[in-house]
Amino acid sequence: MSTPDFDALRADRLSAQALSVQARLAFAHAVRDGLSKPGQRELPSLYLYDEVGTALFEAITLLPEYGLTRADERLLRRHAHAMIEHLPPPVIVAELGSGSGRKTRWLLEALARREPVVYYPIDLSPSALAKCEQALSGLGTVSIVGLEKSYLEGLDDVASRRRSGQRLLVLFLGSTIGNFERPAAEHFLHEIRRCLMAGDALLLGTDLEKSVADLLLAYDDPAGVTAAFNLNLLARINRELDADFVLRNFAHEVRYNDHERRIEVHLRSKQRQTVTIRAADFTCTLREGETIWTEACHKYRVEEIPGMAQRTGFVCEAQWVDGEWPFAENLWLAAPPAPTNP
Ligand code: AVI
Repeated sequence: MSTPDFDALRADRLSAQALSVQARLAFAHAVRDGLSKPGQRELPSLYLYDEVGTALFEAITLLPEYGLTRADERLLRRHAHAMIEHLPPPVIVAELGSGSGRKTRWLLEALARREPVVYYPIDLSPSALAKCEQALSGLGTVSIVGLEKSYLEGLDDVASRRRSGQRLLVLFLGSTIGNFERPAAEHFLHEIRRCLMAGDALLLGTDLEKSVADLLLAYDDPAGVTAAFNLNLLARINRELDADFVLRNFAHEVRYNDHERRIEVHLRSKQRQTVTIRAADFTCTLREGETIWTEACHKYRVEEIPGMAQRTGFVCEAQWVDGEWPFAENLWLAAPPAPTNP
């Protein structure tokens, strides 16, 4: 048995500690900035996903009222072979967010029948990566290389590891793009394009417009799972930033913004109350009825997607739309860069 490298282990532990101090500071700043916004207070939706929030989100995906994840998976299960036919081998796969592995399995299986595949799930959470690796471990000729990084850093890393001739397929599933403001979404898609070479591909999942009644039920389910997911953000701030939010003094509230074509998720203060967040050195008083905006979930029209592709350096090669829950899987190919004028 070889001797462990204690110096390396110590250095790893120290850098992990430094990272968590940095991450806590960034969290404290984001909370302070969001809660001091004039007009509408906000909290960034990114922070909904700690261990508890991730488990609650997994429960949301099983709710009968929330059809989004099932539609995404149905499309991948039914059309994985048609999707990969657009991508000549050899293909390597990177996924932004490691998810549960449930949906990705269909694509990886289809590819693995054709060629050995390397799959890079990219996620900041080591436990999410571990779960994904475990869920997909049975896939024979698929090598899984988890990258504990932000999406774009991870993608840059994958791009630098690719061998000549390999085509990169990037997966951005589950309509996570819908949680970005529309201009920020296009900016992010453009950043993805900058990590790719012409002919690489992006498979983008987008939730589509549907009846307002269905959308309100999907984000305000009668069992209260989405309410718990939303309220957990305050509980997380209490746990990690030494704050004193009283959760029962807040109510989950969901609105549909017709003009922006999005669900907006809020936490409504049921009474006038003062909250202190010690790690952010911040106190604020909320009025009765005032809300904190925690999440935006944009909905798309299938015909607007090719334009988004074009504006961000891609060509929309194909689309698949679910018949039960309006949702589209969009396969984009990275377009050659526009020629520059001499
Ligand atoms: C992760 N994301 C695509 C979900 C959505 O539908 O926008 C997050 C969610 N929030 C409440 N329910 C689901």
